[in-house]
Amino acid sequence: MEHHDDEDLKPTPGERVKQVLKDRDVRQVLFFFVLFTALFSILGLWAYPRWMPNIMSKEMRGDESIMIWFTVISAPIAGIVLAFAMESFIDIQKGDTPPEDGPAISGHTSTVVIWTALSFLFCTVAIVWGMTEMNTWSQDAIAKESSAMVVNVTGAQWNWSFNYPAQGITTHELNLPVNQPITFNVTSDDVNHSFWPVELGVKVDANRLAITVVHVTPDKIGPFEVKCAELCGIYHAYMETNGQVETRADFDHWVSTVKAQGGAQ
Ligand SMILES: [Cu+2]
Repeated sequence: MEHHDDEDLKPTPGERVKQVLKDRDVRQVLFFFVLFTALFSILGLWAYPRWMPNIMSKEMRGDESIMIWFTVISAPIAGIVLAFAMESFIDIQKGDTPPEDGPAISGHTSTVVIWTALSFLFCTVAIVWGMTEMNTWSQDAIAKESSAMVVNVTGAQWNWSFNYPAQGITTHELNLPVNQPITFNVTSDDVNHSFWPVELGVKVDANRLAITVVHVTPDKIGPFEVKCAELCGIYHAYMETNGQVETRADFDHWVSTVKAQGGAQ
């Protein structure tokens, strides 16, 4: 009687886990959790790098790694939500009625602590990552400011125009020399637009009576797309033009061609 009081008869945590795992529903939820977590991780790590547009700047490389790692970090969260959804769906198909609600756990200290700590961790990772990235970009822009080439970008319903003050030309196509730091001064003639040279990995609002500035250094030769990323009227979807990153010699040649065609200011 002295040796076997109630304390001794309580199941150990290991035994309780085994007991819970005997439940078929629990095992199915776990299976779907692992499955969906793996699928979303594969989506981030394997599929994104293949589906993403061409990477033509350090900024675009940064965008890509943020998308990949945020997908991987959120994969277990999507995994658990979808696992319960899938399990409920299967049970409903089988005609099961839901079990009785378990006891409320609003006052369960360890659950509250784990939940708060995990949320804190996720938010901290996102904030620190974002701040570090933003800080790196501005430091980079300051360092390159004196050597940057200026392009004044104007959005209007429904086209883009690019003014190169040093070259004295204004065009509707955006050619840029490779490895040349660029400063875009962006504005609009009418409604709000958003300047988005996709493969360069930057995007900034184009607002009337205001100039927004964005910096980028294209580091790969090739064509890229320029789009408007702000719904700006009936032809918004067609507000796009061609961009080209090219060697300095090709760029100089392009500038003289534009001048010869009367594209000069
Ligand atoms: Cu627009």
